[in-house]
Amino acid sequence: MQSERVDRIVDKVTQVKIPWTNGTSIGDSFRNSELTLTNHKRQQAVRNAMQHAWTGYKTHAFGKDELQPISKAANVRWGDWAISLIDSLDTLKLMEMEEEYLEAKEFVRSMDFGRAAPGYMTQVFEMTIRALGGLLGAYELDEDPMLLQKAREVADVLAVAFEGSLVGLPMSYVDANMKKPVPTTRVCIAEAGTIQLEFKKLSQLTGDPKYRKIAERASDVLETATKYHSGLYPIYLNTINGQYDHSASLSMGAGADSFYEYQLKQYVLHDKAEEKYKDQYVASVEAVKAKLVAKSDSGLLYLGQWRNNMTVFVREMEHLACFYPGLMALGAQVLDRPQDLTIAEELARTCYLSYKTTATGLGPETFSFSKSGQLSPAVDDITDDMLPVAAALGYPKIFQPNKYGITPVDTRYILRPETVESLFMLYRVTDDPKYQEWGWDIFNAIEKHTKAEVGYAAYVNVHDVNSTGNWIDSMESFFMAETLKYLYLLFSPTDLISLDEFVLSTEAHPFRIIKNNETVLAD
Ligand code: DMJ
Repeated sequence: MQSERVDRIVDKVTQVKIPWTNGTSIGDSFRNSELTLTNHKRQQAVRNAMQHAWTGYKTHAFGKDELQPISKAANVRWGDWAISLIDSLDTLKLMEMEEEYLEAKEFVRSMDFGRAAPGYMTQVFEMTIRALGGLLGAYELDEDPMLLQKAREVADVLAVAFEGSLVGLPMSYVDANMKKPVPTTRVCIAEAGTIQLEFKKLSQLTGDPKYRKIAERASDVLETATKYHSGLYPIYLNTINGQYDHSASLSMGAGADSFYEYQLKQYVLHDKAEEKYKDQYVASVEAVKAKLVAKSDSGLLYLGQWRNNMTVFVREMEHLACFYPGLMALGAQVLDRPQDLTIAEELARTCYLSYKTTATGLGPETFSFSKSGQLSPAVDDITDDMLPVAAALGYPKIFQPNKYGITPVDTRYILRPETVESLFMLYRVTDDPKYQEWGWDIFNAIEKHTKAEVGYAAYVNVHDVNSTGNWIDSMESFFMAETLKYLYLLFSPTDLISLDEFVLSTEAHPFRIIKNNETVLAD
């Protein structure tokens, strides 16, 4: 009798829903308790890493752009906009580092974005994704109107970039002190096509449509300019006539990456209301699968690039392009395209193997897929004559393919997030715990080789385990904004930044999906 009562009580208690979840009950929670415990420990290990990175920044560089972890100094290479601090705000908030968050926020309150370090030219793309995105991401979690006001100040400085072009493309730089664009004739697609999430979110939050209109105009130029290969866009455009430079490469790496990312994410941001962005994404993912995805001799899928009007295919993948499997996974889920998921999983495996097969477990900045016996660069038209030349130049062993046929070309690891970003997205989409295991491997390599006395340091040669001899005096803001955030979320319950409620910007800032599109898009 007694035990029946106890059973009934236990039964009732286990059905109680945990309030901050999407309906997880205490019972579910216990059933997953072993997994939860491991994940919780891992999540805390990542939080400790954030503590270490932030303490280094706070002690030696607070309010400056970046910590230099080896010299224990600060730099202002982004024009003295406290960029590591702003980029980290929402990571601090998510990791419940409240004291640090409030201290950082107070610093933001004192900032004047109407000025930059004298003579410094503000980079529009980077400041959009790091500064504007960082302030908006923090605002989404905190709703402090000061953050929105500051975001608007930043956007008003950056919007000047569009005054330099009659066709609606941005200049790459602005003079923040003079409020003038720096004229340039060329802009890359990532620069013109990665303001959209930030500017549209700002319009929604402020009710002022002008930011969205600027962003849409740039998107329209990118789409209507003549292209020779449907779904693939040369990386450069002319800012005077708004046309592509058709000799520029077609790639998913530097200069292109986040443009493709924002095709899909604009569609998600406005809760699937704008069909044209879906169509653009579908055309590009089909073209990427047909023209950029290649298979190495060892059977690995990778993303190469085309050069010289699509006459030379370079069998080289940039670490930057490792975000793409995650994007494909998101697209597979949002657009119900299971056919993309298999390829996304294969590409993510290649990115993971680019880490796993180095001596340190860190991933190189670029890696190629050579034919056996061939040295990098892995261009199809390389001849065997080059082999003795390369040997004579003393190419070290590291430039030879490993057993998977992966050859590191640029051996640095600069604390980039893209591979763990894809692992996070794939985990959320597939629920397959192997992505957590892979992320844990990468996190351990980061801890072992890049953790300095103060902060974390970029690394020269992923094949050399002599850590201290390989440190570069640099900790980019994206390490705290993205790499550690994605790792933390990888081990968190899936309702923390649920993908049903948020879309993550290219710098991993969480923007709430805009559900009331009718009013927002009407202006
Ligand atoms: C980040 O600043 C962004 O993810 C950007 O889109 C490209 N990559 C860097 C970090 O590697």
